[in-house]
Amino acid sequence: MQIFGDSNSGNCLKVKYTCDHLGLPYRWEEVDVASGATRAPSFLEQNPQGQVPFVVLDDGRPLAQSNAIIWHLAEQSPLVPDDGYARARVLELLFWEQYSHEPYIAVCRYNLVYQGKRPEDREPWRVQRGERALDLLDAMLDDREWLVGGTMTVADVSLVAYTRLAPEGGFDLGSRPHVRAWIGRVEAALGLRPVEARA
Ligand SMILES: N[C@@H](CCC(=O)N[C@@H](CS)C(=O)NCC(=O)O)C(=O)O
Repeated sequence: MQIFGDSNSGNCLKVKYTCDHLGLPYRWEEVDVASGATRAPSFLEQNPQGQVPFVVLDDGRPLAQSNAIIWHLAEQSPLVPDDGYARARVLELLFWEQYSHEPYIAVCRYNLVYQGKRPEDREPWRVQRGERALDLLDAMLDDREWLVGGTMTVADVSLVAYTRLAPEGGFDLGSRPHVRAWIGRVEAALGLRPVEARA
């Protein structure tokens, strides 16, 4: 399988985390979003959506959209539950991540890290929705170790990708103890270095 991804993107890292955890072999093709590589005709020919992550499976079939990709790759593994209701709960969180979490947390991180903006220059409405998403996540995790059921699922993998990077977007996790503990659990399960410990 080929994974087209930008190593700085949480959406792309979700796919890497899933493959590494499940021991799925892949070739990582670095696509530098900042340099406009997703707009290159050769890339658009493969993925008209013009975004990463994007994968080409071993049999040549393409697949885009991070959460669709990790769902497909993790089917038949413990990362995707068997029970119908539990599967729907995981999907609920994957949709929530893309509509109510990532657009706020990831974009604020982009503003600070890649556009060099100051925290006070972030869009207030976006910051407010990001804060709300983190509060909601903290409440979801106050009596449980994993988001759905008793083990890690792709909902945890998907949501941890940008949540662990939220401080880079100017969000404080200090007041969200359940989120912090959960990040530690998911990082340990995925074999990731704690984000605070990175150089
Ligand atoms: N909903 C998409 C979002 C993907 C996305 O926003 N990718 C960004 C990098 S994080 C990208 O490729 N941006 C380039 C562009 O839109 O031109 C997913 O979950 O895969």
